[in-house]
Amino acid sequence: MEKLIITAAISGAEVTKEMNPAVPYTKEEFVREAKSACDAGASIIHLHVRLDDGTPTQDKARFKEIMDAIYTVCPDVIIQPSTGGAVGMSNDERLQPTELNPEMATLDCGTLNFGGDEIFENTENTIKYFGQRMIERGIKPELEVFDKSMIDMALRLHKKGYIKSPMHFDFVMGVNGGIAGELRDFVFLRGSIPADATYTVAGIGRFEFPLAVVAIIDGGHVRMGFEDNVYLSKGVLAKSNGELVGKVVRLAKELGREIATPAETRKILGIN
Ligand code: KMH
Ligand code: ZN
Repeated sequence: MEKLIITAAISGAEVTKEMNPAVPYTKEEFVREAKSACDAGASIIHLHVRLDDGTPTQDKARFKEIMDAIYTVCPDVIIQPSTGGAVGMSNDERLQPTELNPEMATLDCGTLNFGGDEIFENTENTIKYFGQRMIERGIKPELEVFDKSMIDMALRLHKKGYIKSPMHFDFVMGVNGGIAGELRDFVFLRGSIPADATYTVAGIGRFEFPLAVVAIIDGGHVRMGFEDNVYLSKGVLAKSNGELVGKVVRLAKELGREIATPAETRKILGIN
């Protein structure tokens, strides 16, 4: 079986220090959290950035500042900026980090309710626009799918030339408005992607570790981190993203799966 790629989603746009004091806002805090995740075994950092007061931003200069700082402590890591940003941001605002030509970036494949009155909007034309941008700049998209219909959209846009093969999916499961995170939901998504595709699974909240185990056994990959879950176990806050990654590494070792380095991750995903 291929080695396990662990992505650390260290910050997100919605999670706050009120939920876990270790959520990073400042550059120094981003460096601390990224280093803890890399040291524990993460080969990809999925990155949203914040202003020092915690406000989410897609500002290109802020991304550059924080990415450069992360590379000083994790020189080989793959940084995967978010192009989802935060609910309500415009398309061009969200696309700013692609101007830095990162190796990867997320590409969200549909619109969904995002709790309360929030709607995370990704129309078909938005997805085409983002897909085209990533092809032009040689950026490997991580296709974020929050429901089965988003896989179907990705496959349609692949046929039309907006997304290249081999596709790499991220099953984000358990968002309030998206697919739940039960085993039957995973089996449905897993069975809906092409044979040459790879996937990672991001279980939200209590779904994080059970779905990680399923992906480890199945030969998939795992996303972990404060964006998705702030608890190490029921009622116990994680002290760092590294603690969450460390738990996945232990589970993988118990189940006989080795962990991919950043170089091995590039090979598995076809990034060069
Ligand atoms: N913050 C969410 C609205 C992504 O990173 O591409 C969107 C999100 C997806 O987190
Ligand atoms: Zn994200």
